[in-house]
Amino acid sequence: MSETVPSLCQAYNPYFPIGAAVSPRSLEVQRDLLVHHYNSLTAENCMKPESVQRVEGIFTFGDADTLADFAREHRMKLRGHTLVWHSQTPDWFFEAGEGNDGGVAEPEALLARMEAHIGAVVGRYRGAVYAWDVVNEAVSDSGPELLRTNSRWGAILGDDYLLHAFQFAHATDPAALLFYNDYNECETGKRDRIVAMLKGLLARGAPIHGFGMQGHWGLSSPPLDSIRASIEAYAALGLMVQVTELDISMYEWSHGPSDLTEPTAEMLDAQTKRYGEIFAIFREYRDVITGVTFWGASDDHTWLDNFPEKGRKNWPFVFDTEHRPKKSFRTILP
Ligand code: HAH
Repeated sequence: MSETVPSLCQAYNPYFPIGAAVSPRSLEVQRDLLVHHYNSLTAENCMKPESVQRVEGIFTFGDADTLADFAREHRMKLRGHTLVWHSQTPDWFFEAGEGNDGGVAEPEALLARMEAHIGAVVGRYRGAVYAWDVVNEAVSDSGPELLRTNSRWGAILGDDYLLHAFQFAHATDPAALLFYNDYNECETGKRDRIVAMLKGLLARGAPIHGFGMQGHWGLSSPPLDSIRASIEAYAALGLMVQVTELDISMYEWSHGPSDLTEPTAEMLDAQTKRYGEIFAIFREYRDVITGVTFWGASDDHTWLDNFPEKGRKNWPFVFDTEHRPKKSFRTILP
């Protein structure tokens, strides 16, 4: 099948690498598709703290190694996701040690755990992972505060925790590109907070090289003008921009449950048009965009099947559930 279909990443060679988020299972079931169309991979889950250090001091790198081996074998780039995050991180990071059950970790203890975690994970994939999402989703959705108030990293360490995370990552692998990554990155209020937060980090000399626009978008939002303005705002900081988790949901955020087992023709048409417009913008900004990664590879597997509605099937990619190119595939070819 894939022989007759032009390779997406080859078509994008003059622009930027094309990536997919994967799991050990998707490396098997989506293997041919991945090898033909993608030249960059991100770990959807298997490099997160809860996957690699569920118990303090006991590192489980099996799945992440499988992914790193696959990327090396197929000469694909590899992005690391993610080191410091308020979610999918075991509770023990934030708890006091033995003898103080139920207590909260001292700042010194949490900082030491951060350093040990980053040192072990970044160290293991030095030379394999070329870019890390060092901190994920630290900025507040609503304001007026810049940083989200429900992060235990921030509650225990204060706002400095971001600076420390970037410094530890840089000390471990000085050659790695270090990213701050976030969602709702095109919404004006949040964009302003992200920019302000990044300016603060840069002013304090943080070794940060890029901003990751997650790109969890819908059929009509964010508006194209906001996408454009956001790329420009982040690039104006002197950072490279990557789209790190792209998917185009068939449903508005507020849409409730649905029983659809296939996308409607209207959905597919709207998605096709939208993908065409969005990739035209990405190509326009090829000087600052150094990668575009989908948060999956084809419609048979997407986190959106369970978010924000559990069990609601979604079809957010340019390849269908059988790995065949959708109409949207043709419209994104340059
Ligand atoms: C992302 N959060 C995470 O970065 C990724 O690690 C996870 O696998 C899936 C999505 C996105 C997100 C959102 O768009 C809205 C609210 C919370 C989280």
